[in-house]
Amino acid sequence: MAIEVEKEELSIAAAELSKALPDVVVADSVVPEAYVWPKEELAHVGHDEYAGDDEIPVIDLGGLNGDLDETRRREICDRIRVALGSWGFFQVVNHGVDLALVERVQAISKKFFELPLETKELIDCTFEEDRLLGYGFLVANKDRTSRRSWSEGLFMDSPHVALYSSTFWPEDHDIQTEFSEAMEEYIKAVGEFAIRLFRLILGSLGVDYPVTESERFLPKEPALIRLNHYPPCPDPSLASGLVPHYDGNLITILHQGDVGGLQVMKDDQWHAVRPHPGAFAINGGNMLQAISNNLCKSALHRAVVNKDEDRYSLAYFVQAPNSNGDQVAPLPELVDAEHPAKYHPFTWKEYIASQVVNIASQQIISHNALEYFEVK
Ligand SMILES: O=C(O)CCC(=O)C(=O)O
Repeated sequence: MAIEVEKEELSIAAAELSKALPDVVVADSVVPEAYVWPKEELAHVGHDEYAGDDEIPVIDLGGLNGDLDETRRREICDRIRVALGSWGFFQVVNHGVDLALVERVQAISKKFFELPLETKELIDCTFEEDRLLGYGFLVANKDRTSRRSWSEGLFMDSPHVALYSSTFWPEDHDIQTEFSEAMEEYIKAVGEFAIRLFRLILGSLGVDYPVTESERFLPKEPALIRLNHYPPCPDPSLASGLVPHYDGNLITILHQGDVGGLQVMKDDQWHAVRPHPGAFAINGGNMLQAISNNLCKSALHRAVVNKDEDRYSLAYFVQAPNSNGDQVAPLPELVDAEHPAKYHPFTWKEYIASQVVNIASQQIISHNALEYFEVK
């Protein structure tokens, strides 16, 4: 299955995806028309309307960095399997990433979003090597005049961190260093955690490769992070912080701070994800759904806004498995006569191209581009 898209078309798509949001940043008492969502598409659930008895599982990874005994490891893997199979999401605590570092990154991210809009817009969103980089935000469809997201974001990978910090603070070396060091340390620490996490996910699928084998699946290029800012909104029941979407990548590791807003679709209902101090919310993206032959679900999710508080989140995206031209396909261990492959082999480039096809055909971004590769 080949979906070919020229580089130029990708750039056009990036422009479609990347409109910055001046009205949100300066909005006062009304929600501008372009941000008002049709009632039937919004299904409003408040940012802190937690279900109590039906919430995404919180898994304690304590001991993971030390000698985790086999029984404990199995327990954790079992919980991960159930969570990814039913929710596509779980939260982790005691993950081993230094919480002081997470705080530093949250603080410097806040400083970035406080910059004037013209400064933030010095780095416009573009596609570089199949990745979206820069300042802007996702829109729900090609028609940018409606259904905008009530938020702003900065997409970055490690090779761009220093360039971005010197562009945003050209005169101030201290803050440049503060930004670059915090981001680089965060990308490294969360990247190391991602390897441990991915081995647990493979273990949860009953595929226990040796370390080097399992690392073979992880992308060779740097991970992508996105800093998100959701300003308070005069009427959260009319607007959407981040449009409902599926993540295309392998795994996302999200820190949502202490203000709730992340919501996950399960059984046709939106469920608010309760912030836990220091926790990461983990979700499997479309690539994980494909290599797990649908044992892990890639769930539709969104962010909602609130009336009173700014909300900041940090999303770390482990990109595609073997995405350097190699093919993505259900793991051979998970395919047999009773469980035939649910996807044709495809490349990350083809997947990105299928997303562009979605956008070009005016499909809202919440359409799942993985469908193009299903075995019918
Ligand atoms: O801010 C959040 O809670 C959600 C962020 C998210 O889904 C994303 O960045 O893809």
